[in-house]
Amino acid sequence: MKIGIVCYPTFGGSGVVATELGIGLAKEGHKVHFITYSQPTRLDFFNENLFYHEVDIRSYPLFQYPPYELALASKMVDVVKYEKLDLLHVHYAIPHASAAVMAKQILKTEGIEIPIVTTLHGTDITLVGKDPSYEPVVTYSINQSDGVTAVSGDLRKDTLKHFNITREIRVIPNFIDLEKFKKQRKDHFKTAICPNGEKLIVHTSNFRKVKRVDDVVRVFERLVDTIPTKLLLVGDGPERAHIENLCRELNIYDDVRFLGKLEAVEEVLSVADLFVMPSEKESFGLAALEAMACEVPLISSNVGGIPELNIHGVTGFTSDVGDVEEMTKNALHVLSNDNLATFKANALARAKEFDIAKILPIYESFYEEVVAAVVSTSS
Ligand code: GMT
Repeated sequence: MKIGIVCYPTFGGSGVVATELGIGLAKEGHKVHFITYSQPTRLDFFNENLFYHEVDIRSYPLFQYPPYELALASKMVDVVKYEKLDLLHVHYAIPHASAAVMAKQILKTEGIEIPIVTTLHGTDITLVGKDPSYEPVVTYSINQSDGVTAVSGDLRKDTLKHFNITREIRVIPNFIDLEKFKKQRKDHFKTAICPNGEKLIVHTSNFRKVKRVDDVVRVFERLVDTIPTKLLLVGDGPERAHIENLCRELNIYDDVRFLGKLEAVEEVLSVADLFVMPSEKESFGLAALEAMACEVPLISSNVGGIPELNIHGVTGFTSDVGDVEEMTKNALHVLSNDNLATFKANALARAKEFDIAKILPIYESFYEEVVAAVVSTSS
């Protein structure tokens, strides 16, 4: 099949999922055309089945805000027409789904029927999408897509609750390339960070308020008081300066390392003992799945799609948002020498259920279903 993939090409989870999906499809022999405003971060190698089309965004003194959505829709029209695509798969509703719907309508006037699949990732629904400034367009573009998927059952439920949806939403969970995340211990790194055999706690995120990195620090403050531990904070974003100050105020700065944005996050995860994800909202929690694939158990909040991944009492524990006391108690339980090996093994076993080898065929058969339905209604 010839598939166009539209996504955010940056570090965000939706862009990572879209890029890994495209790479996986290309390995299966599909021709995959990425349509984005810059080269997706993980698309840094040559494969004969992978293509990249950059969206040209022209500015003009009249435009206070250059109309990216129009440039994207025009590029989609071009690529569908000249590369003879069979399907467009857009990741993150805003503005990708509405641009795809516009491209679909333009192509229809030229006698071309292009099926559109929209994947909802989370904040496009739970934070930004349901804001009145976007809601009507998001609702329309979901309803006008030929196939819609959500990355968790909870996101599907949330979408149906907050939008007037007239079509089916299929749940296809996020996935991981287990081969890539296979434990590749960097023991020298562990020794450098934890010279006295301390336990290593890790958090990775984009340091936005919704991630509640404060809670990670507050859990760590309590842990370090009880057992020897170190904390690694990976990623960067608007809350970082505040978190650094908080660590100084709490007098734990020397036990915390800020690593910034990392490409090979698996190298850090491979030596971690516990991952903390206390988010206020999280449709899936791809970062947590990456940790589990490296045999790292989880302490998390119980919101959104997280409990569909982190099985309470098995792969770690889930708690109410902000309950740092309970999170600390659970963290101590997981980290105890009697329990840690079992939780680690359980985390890896759960991650295996989300291996790309299991999820990719689900996308492929969904594409076939959507294309067949569009062909049958248009003929
Ligand atoms: O919030 C983020 O971390 C970024 C955002 C994105 O679209 O890049 O993440 C959302 O999509 C990820 C991939 O499907 C999910 O794993 C994240 O849980 C989701 N974030 C939220 O729901 C807050």
